[in-house]
Amino acid sequence: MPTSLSERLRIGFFGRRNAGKSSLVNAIAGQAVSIVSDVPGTTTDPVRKAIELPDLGACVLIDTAGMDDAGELGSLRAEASRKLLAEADIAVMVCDATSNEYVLEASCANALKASGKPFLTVLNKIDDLAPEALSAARKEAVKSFGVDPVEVSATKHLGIDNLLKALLEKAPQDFGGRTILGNLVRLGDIVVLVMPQDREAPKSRLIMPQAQVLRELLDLHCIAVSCVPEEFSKTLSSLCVLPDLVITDSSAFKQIAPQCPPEVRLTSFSVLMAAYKGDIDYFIEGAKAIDRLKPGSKILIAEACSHVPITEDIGREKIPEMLRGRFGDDLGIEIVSGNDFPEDLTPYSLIIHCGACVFGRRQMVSRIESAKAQHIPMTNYGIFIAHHLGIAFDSKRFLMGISLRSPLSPKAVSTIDTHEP
Ligand SMILES: Nc1nc2c(ncn2[C@@H]2O[C@H](COP(=O)(O)OP(=O)(O)OP(=O)(O)O)[C@@H](O)[C@H]2O)c(=O)[nH]1
Ligand code: SF4
Ligand SMILES: [Mg+2]
Repeated sequence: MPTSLSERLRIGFFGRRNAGKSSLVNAIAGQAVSIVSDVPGTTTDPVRKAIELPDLGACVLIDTAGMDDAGELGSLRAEASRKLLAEADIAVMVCDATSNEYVLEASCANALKASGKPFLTVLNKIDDLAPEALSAARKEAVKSFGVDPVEVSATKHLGIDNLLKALLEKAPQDFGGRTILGNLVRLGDIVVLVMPQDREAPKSRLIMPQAQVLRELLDLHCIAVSCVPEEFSKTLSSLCVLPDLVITDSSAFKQIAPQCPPEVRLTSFSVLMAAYKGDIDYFIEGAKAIDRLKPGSKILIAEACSHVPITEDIGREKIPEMLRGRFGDDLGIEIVSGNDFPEDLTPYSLIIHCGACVFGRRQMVSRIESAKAQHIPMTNYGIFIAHHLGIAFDSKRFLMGISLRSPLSPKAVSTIDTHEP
């Protein structure tokens, strides 16, 4: 199974127009991913290329439009590039060594430093400079960024190996080490997966969190039994022992919870995603803000992907219905999708986010950090639904995350050690 885009290390290339961002992406990828030309503003929309890099493994290279683009459209493109900084796990600031002036790049690097995001500065086009000019450019870069830049020539393929090494050093240590199930299951457990195949389910395939959970269970030699909610009771009675865990789609919580034997642990795919991609404690806390909503409160519902809305869509129909059912029609509900996440969150009393299966963890975390910085409660679909239905978060039956799992026996821990997050 190829690594999904959301599980790859995202490396973003940022800088001014004509700095050589696209040339550098092409040089690293060893193929023509992006169009290159000497016309400033050649790249207008972000270009993403999934690729395997030596030692770094599965990555996505993200080429962006120049951050100095001007005019009505240009400034929108520059703004879009700035927003992409949140998506990147590592930001590469590409500077044109021949320009010898890095004010814009340095202000961006300072913002990255402040946010704690790993970044690198690269001096490109070194082939175009005489040794003295290169030395002056290097000095200016060190003065502007406070760190040594990586020197490269994208067109002559100089310094690319050094750049790859520098990227490896910047890659977050725990990247790729997290699993969705964490220590919720142990080798050989029996796990029932409840997956409604209603109109929301994509035709002929499972949604990403379901496929990923299934894959993790198989890797752990677990017995994974799947059913639709209507067959849950029959599935349980067909097993000769109780399952160790039940994972349901959040939309079926109401139906599954009463049928689940008290000694069987129950959780949902969204809850697992909240622990895997988000901040489960903040989300559980955020869900409590539902009880403080009043007529007139503004709520932001955010979906990470843009899909065509369908009848009974959870984010566009079911959740707004639940909210209006409780607080009336005066609630201001705003729905955004894809990269459209407002910078100013202060008008909202609550943010309800989807499971963000298409996002990398870093991108979701940056949204949560933004909400936290503005003191706005945030939760996700699954935790919202559980709270709305009055499901106790701290009950053992509704494990709201890895931290609530009783510790594994030392034997089991040693067998699945490499699998721990
Ligand atoms: N001499 C030299 N020229 C380079 C190098 N890298 C890029 N260029 C040239 O610089 C120009 C701009 O390169 P691009 O890769 O399109 O630059 P960009 O940053 O993607 O530009 P926009 O898409 O307009 O933002 C092209 O003419 C490239 O051939 C380099 O290492 N050395
Ligand atoms: S990104 Fe969000 S809305 Fe889209 S499929 Fe994943 S969880 Fe659902
Ligand atoms: Mg370009």
